[in-house]
Amino acid sequence: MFSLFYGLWKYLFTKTEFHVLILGIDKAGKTTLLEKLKSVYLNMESLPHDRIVPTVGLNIGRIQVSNSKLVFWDLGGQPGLRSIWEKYYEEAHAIVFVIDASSPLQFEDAKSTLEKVLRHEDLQGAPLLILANKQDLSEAMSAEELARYLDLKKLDERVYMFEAVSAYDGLGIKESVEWLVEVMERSKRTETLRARAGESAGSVTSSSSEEQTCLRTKGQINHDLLLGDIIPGSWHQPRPPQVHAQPPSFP
Ligand SMILES: Nc1nc2c(ncn2[C@@H]2O[C@H](COP(=O)(O)OP(=O)(O)OP(=O)(O)O)[C@@H](O)[C@H]2O)c(=O)[nH]1
Ligand SMILES: [Mg+2]
Repeated sequence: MFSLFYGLWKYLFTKTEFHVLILGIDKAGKTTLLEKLKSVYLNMESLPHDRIVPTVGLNIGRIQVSNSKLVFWDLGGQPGLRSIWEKYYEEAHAIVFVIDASSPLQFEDAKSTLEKVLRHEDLQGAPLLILANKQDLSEAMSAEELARYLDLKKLDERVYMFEAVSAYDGLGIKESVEWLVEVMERSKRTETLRARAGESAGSVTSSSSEEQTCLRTKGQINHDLLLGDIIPGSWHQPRPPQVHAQPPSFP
């Protein structure tokens, strides 16, 4: 009986925390996007664009959407920094891959980088949101054109979506987050990560989820070295739940 009530209590009062990796090659607009997410969901002023510098470590942003907490990990995309990404794969519930849609010369690099990310076994089954960023620029390619160009038909059984966004004016940001929440809540990968977290709960003693992440990610990341630019967030009041018009199919 106790476990029944405990289960109900947990269901009603425990918020799920999802870890979302923001990846993409350098200058795609990842950190600007993170700033926009915080300004939209936390009612915070974004950093002025000219104060956002290339990321060398990791930026963290937290938002709350209905009953879910989202923790975004924004990593530097310069070629020499991309090898760090995989330290975070195991703990990620979903991937956001940002592409500068106004810069065709970078598409090949973005495509091969994305393909490499998707081949990594630690990201198996992670839902993928590909953002065609910088739509405020007239030369930006639409999400459909970008999808055709990337030709990611070989996306196996992965749940994915392309969305046209602008980290400057906020176009497509809410739709993207709503989609992410919906797919993460229902994905098998979330079940797997939950089960794993349950199993290792006894062995992890740190209190913050970032510390736990540090303890449990492969390769024992030294966060003193990586946390170059932590952007602290705070929770805001939940919004009413919103349902995506077309629920995706799940493997
Ligand atoms: N016009 C326009 N410019 C953008 C947008 N998003 C980002 N930028 C610009 O693109 C450049 C790179 O933005 P960042 O957010 O630093 O890119 P990043 O992907 O975080 O880069 P790294 O940290 O080096 O990986 C900056 O000059 C931004 O102001 C957008 O939606 N529209
Ligand atoms: Mg950055």
